[in-house]
Amino acid sequence: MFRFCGFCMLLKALTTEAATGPCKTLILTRETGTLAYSVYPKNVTCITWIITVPAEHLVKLRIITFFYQSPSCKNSILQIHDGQNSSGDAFESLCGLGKNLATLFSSGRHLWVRLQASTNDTADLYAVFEAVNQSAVGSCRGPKDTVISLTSRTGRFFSPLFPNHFPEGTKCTWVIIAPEGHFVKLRIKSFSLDRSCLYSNLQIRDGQSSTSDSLNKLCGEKAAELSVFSSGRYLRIELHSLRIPVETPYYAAGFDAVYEAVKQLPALYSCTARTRSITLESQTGLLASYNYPLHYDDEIECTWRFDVDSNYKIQLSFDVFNLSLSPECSDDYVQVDNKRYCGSQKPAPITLDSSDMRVTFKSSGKTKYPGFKASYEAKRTAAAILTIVGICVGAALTTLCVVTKLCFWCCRSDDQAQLTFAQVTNAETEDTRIQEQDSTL
Ligand SMILES: *[C@@H]1O[C@H](CO)[C@@H](O)[C@H](O)[C@H]1NC(C)=O
Ligand SMILES: *[C@@H]1O[C@H](CO)[C@@H](O)[C@H](O)[C@H]1NC(C)=O
Ligand SMILES: *[C@@H]1O[C@H](CO)[C@@H](O)[C@H](O)[C@H]1NC(C)=O
Ligand SMILES: *[C@@H]1O[C@H](CO)[C@@H](O)[C@H](O)[C@H]1NC(C)=O
Ligand SMILES: CC(=O)N[C@H]1CO[C@H](CO)[C@@H](O)[C@@H]1O
Repeated sequence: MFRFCGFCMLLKALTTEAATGPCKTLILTRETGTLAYSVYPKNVTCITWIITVPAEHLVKLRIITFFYQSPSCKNSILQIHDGQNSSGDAFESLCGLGKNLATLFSSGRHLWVRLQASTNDTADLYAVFEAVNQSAVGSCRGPKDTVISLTSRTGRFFSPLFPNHFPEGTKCTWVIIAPEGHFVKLRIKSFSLDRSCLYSNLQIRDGQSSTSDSLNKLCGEKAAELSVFSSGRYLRIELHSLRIPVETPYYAAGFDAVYEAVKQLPALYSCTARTRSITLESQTGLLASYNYPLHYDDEIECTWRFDVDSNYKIQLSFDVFNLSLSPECSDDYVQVDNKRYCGSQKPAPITLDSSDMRVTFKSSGKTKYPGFKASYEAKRTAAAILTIVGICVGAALTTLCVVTKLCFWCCRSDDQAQLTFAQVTNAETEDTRIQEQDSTL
């Protein structure tokens, strides 16, 4: 099919070198170039390219066409190694149709490519390479699915070429390792994979192995995902993407993330990415800003609602309060009863009516501050207390009446009992007398 198309004829015209030796080697030291080659039956069938790009750059190789006509891939193959010779790590070998579209990055300045075909087979290759700044590619490069360990206390990682399209088929794993006794805090600042969720996703695991618990599996296009914490020293992030047929390409800007090792995890009573809308049901308790006692940083809104009876008021007092200060508290604020609080001045205790039992915390994502911690207590309102007093008084009176009645009844019963006893006693006495009389007779 490919063999006879016009494009292939063009490629053949473009073919730069015909291998004539056992394996011809071409050294390429340009910043961009083409690897084009056609092998006909019985032509000499091996060529090697060694690409070297300037310092601090990597080789980006894009294989546009690779066609190889053979029922098996036994003898003919496109081999790509990460380095100046075949002892560098190997990329997946390409063979046959269907795998003919791929982009890959070397991990260093060199890439070694060899096309080999057995004498009776036909092969076509058309590929382009360019030098790319290694800091634009990031850590996800080299032979596929390598595990990248990140051990510094803070850092950044991203999909290759972010925010430009990363190559379909990119697979990378990052394992963040925090120092002993620390936890990993991950913030995904930007996230956009293929819209359909069919071809790519980002898996976040609470541990270092591929079987550690999944914390999240992100796909599609989203606004930035908020902070994620490991429960131990390790956090594993896996980028999966499929190399798909050329008819259905997808565009994916990828993701950009930062991480840091933290000494503690957010307190249970703080607002977190997973708990942004909190209902407080107990009579007393605590509430705190995003990820407290860690400093808040993301753009987020947290709300607390007090689910208590309308007979209660909420007394809210701030134990810690330090937010950024902005005009009219437009950046970061705590809102209670339609009033905004910000800055580092601790607000006086606030009493909330049942009609507006809601506290909001909002951060703009522009600043990093400690936030707030507050305690609350649900107290009965005066009206509720009066009602209760009324009920108590009522209850007390009722009890009194019941007690009085019971006593009265008890006393009466005692009188009757005595009477009966007296009657019985008298009767017995009379009988006895009669008997006595009989016996005397
Ligand atoms: C292959 O290249 C590496 C450097 O990338 C070099 O150290 C090694 O000696 C080379 N091996 C051969 C067989 O040339
Ligand atoms: C190439 O084809 C010829 C004739 O069909 C056959 O004799 C020969 O063994 C083949 N060579 C290889 C390497 O398959
Ligand atoms: C690579 O990119 C970084 C960041 O954009 C820049 O600071 C650096 O100068 C670039 N390096 C080269 C060699 O162009
Ligand atoms: C509030 O937090 C900021 C940022 O961490 C800090 O610089 C400042 O000293 C704190 N202010 C008070 C009053 O604690
Ligand atoms: C590039 C090259 O030399 N190709 C030759 C391969 O062999 C056929 C005949 O078998 C020639 O026609 C090609 O020119």
